[in-house]
Amino acid sequence: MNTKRTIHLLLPVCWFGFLLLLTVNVYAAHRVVNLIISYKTVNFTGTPAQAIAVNNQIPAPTLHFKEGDEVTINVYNHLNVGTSLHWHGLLVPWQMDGVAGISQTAIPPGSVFHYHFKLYQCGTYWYHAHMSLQEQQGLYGGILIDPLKPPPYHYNKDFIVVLSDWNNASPTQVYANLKKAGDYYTLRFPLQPSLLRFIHDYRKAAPEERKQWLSDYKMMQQMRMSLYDFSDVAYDAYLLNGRTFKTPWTAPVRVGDVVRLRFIDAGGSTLFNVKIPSAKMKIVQVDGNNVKPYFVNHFSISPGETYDVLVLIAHPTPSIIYAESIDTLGHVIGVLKTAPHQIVHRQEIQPFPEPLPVTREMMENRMNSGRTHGSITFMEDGPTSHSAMKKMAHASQAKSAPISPYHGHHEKTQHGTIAENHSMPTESTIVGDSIVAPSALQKVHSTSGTKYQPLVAAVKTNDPHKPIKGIIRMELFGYMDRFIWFINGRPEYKAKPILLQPGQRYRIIFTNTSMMHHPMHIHGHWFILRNGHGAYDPLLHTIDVPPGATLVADIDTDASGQWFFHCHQLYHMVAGMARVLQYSTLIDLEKGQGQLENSAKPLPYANQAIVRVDQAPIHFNLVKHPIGHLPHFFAANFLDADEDPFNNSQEVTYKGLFGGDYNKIEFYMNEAEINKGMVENADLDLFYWRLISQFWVVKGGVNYVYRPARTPYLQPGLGLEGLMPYFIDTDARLYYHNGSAKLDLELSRDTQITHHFFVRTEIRGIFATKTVSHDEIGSGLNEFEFDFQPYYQINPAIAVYLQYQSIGHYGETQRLLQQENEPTSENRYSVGVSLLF
Ligand SMILES: [Cu+2]
Repeated sequence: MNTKRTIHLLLPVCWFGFLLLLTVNVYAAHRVVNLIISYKTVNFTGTPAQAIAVNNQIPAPTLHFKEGDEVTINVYNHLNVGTSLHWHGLLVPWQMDGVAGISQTAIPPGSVFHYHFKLYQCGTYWYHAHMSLQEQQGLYGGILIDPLKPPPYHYNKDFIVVLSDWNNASPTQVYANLKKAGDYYTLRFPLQPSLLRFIHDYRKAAPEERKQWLSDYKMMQQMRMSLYDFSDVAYDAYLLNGRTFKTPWTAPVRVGDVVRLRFIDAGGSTLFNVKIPSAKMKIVQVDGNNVKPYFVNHFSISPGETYDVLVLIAHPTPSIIYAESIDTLGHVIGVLKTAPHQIVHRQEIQPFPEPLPVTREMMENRMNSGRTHGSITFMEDGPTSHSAMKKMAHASQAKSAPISPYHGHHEKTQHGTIAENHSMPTESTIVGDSIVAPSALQKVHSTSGTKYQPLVAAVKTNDPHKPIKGIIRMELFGYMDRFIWFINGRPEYKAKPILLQPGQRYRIIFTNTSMMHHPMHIHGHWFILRNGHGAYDPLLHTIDVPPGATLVADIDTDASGQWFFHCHQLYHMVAGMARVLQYSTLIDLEKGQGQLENSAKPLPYANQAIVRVDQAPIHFNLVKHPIGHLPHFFAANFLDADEDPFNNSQEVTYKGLFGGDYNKIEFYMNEAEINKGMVENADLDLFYWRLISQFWVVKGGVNYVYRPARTPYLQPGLGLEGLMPYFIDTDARLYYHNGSAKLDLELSRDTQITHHFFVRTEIRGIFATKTVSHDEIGSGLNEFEFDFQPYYQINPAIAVYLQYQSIGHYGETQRLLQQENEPTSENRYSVGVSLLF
């Protein structure tokens, strides 16, 4: 690798005592850093919990280097599991990139790994674990690289501001909970899509806006989604430089200071809205690259991103940095104090205005991107696109302003007809990755309606006329209820690496058909975000693709090896929203062809370099089977148990699901009933369960009937379960025994009335083709049941309910029951508890 090259170069230099040695040394110091990764007990919430620290610090110590430095970072693993560290935003040799399973094997417990690379760039970056979900446990810190040339802006104080999020529960537990139910944590968010809240918003709204609210609510019901799905995880604390709002991070400043704040979002999945109410912020750098400075009152930062802002301290009062999670669940502050004992009036800070429903943001972005019915219409290159771009930039800036009128959504634009209905795809419109020839799509540069519209690079970043080798479409989507996240309809573990040729330019077109933001991060390369400034299009390592949006970014393949590419919402990443990018030269090596690459040099553009370095030995296992995150097995148990105190009867419903994302084993016992100590009704499905689409599952196997049959029996069963529009839960099962086919059909719907209070209504019918008296089955309609169940959801795992059931038996079954002197109808009142574990 290039150390050897440097040494070879330097040896003759030393012998002949050339001045060159001096010049090399001035620019290229060799820095050695030792980092020890170990467990640490923290207490951010009043409850102690285990975290992971570097040199006993959370955040990890800031690494301060200079552009051109050679860096050796010795990482000692004192954990009892493997680990690895990734240098987020740095262009390093691929085997130094620190992604376990792709660039290296995990550093075993008790072992050390020596990361070695040269810095061809400057600016604000950061580092974090890239092994399972360790980053979420505290393993992140800032990297600050001073430039060789002074920056084109002035400041006299400089602080890193690391924002992050924290849960006392381990991230693997959080992930397991999300796999039990995608909405596991939603109850903890202040914004709820409840009926009462809707009525409140509707009544409060102006007539024009009322239509919009109705349409939002209807869309939510039709599309089976939540109006306020901003975050998957409700956090216990938010941190700024490792401190909560109760004991905030502070820094000393003086009146007249110009302070540089380097914001890093190291959150596992939190997007923050940031403001400093006492000052305007001047954004000077984004993701390590200087931009044409612009002033903002607030900005939003997504996991993986960095924003550098300058703030003038104008008054001898504390300046509060306020960062709030976009779901409005919590916030954190930091304080710049002009005197040590200044009192901070945190409560005087106004929270950010409540966000609009995601459905609205999504539809607006969809309109802006010119997307219709899941297909894409692209703007033509030329003068019209610039005016369109401006219009869109304006629309995006106005997002926090009053809502655009509903009629606007039916307008025709130059991009074509806008969707007449508010439908979003319930399946991926693209299945499988492919690289297509640029041809017709070459003119596409339609990034619009994003927060990145004002970004213009401070210096030229690229030659916009470089031809495009191929277009990679990336549709971001997920099954939110099941917590599976995709690129192009497939989770990472079902996809092959995307093959790239060196020395080319590829265009990535992101479309986000999901309801959530996806900050997409590329390793080892820059995204050139195509936002209409050509040679001055900004360089980013992380691009937040908002719901409904289409974004276009180019990448120049100036590296070698293989690289991870993923959503920086960590739970989306582990759940599948990731890919591996592989260079064709690495595949050649694997086949025993070609030679190890060993060239590295800066490019004439700032912060860019060609780093084609393959270090021997290459672990060809990592090349054959590169994978960031393997699929896992999960368990979900749903148990309802109730008591009818008037009739001494108990009823139990249990469903257990065990397996991966698409294939599971299901145990299902529906409404087993004990009456005065006697089991009256009990049967159990043992089914193979197969997910076939976002909302639908087919299943089949055996059913064991214990009662009401006179002798227990086994029968084959088939089923279909899923969620229909308007949140109608559907479960249809077919059974066959003794010549009689039976259909058990259940439809139910839960309506959220207030934050914790819900109402379930349910109907169930059992039909048979033939009477089998031995099985207590009559031909025709056997049983019809209506349930009404108000319930109070205490937390994600526990609800308590009242239930009214009206059960009637009909036709042949009624006759059979009458013969046995059994009642043919029943009204049941019960109290019960629902558990999810
Ligand atoms: Cu994501």
